[in-house]
Amino acid sequence: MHLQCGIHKLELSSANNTLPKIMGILNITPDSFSDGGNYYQAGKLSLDLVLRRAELMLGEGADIIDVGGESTRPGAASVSEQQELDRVIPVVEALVQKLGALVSVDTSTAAVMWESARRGAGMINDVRALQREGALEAAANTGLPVCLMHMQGQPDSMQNAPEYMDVVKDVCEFLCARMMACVTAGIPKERILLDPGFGFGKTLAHNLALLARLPELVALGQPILVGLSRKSMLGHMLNRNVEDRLPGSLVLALSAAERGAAIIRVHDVMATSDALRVANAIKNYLI
Ligand code: 8Y4
Repeated sequence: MHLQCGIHKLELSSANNTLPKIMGILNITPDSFSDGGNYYQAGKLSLDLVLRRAELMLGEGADIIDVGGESTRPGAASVSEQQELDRVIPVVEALVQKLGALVSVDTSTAAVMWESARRGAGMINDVRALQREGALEAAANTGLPVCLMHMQGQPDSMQNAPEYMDVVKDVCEFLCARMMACVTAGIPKERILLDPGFGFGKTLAHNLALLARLPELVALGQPILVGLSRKSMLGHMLNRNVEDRLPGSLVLALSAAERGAAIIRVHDVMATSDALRVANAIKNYLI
């Protein structure tokens, strides 16, 4: 199975033999502390620093660079549409023009989707699954693949006692409903990826259930994207600070890959790429 991402063609692991693709995280919010860099100098976003980080990740094996200008961390400052545009668009343009990168834009804002696509972005990654005003229509008009992610509640309150009947079933039902909304809006299934949204309105037990039972999401028939890197589920399991979660993150990435994830969103590209390649060598030995 392949995804047409603007000018880039992304070959995804279907009947196996191909490695999951790696999406490298490029968080360009000023309050970012956890993705290997803060790209601000004297309060201004430095395109040079951003490009250097993206180039490093591409050299380490990233297939996609995920650019985000809005923080979903509880308590994070909200950004206006104009702020988000000012932050994200120059970065998308630079990554496309200077590095020829396949850029995914982490946004829920219709105008950011549209302007990013105009500048050559290849994918839309929306943690709100195109539920904001105008987002479905904007995403449809770009012609780009979209990743629909599940979140229970809103970023500010989502971790206050999240509840489900059956978390895996509930997440599957939500994602199916959003997929149907997309199809109705003119986004064909061939352009849709699904993501259970690890950490977004979920307890540790919910996150573990979603990972252990990832094959149930894979069975929906769409490529599955997962973001597990350095997340608080590791803090809960290991009692480690965010900078000490790489070993745990690698096990989560590998586990998701074994269960059929097609794209893995990570901070640590080289380490994840090595882990996936070693696992793949073992898997292919017996075939
Ligand atoms: C340390 C570093 C601890 C980062 C937590 C975090 C996902 C996503 C995010 C995801 C998709 C994050 C934008 C949260 N997570 N997009 N975005 N899937 N598709 N937290 O899981 O990385 S931001």
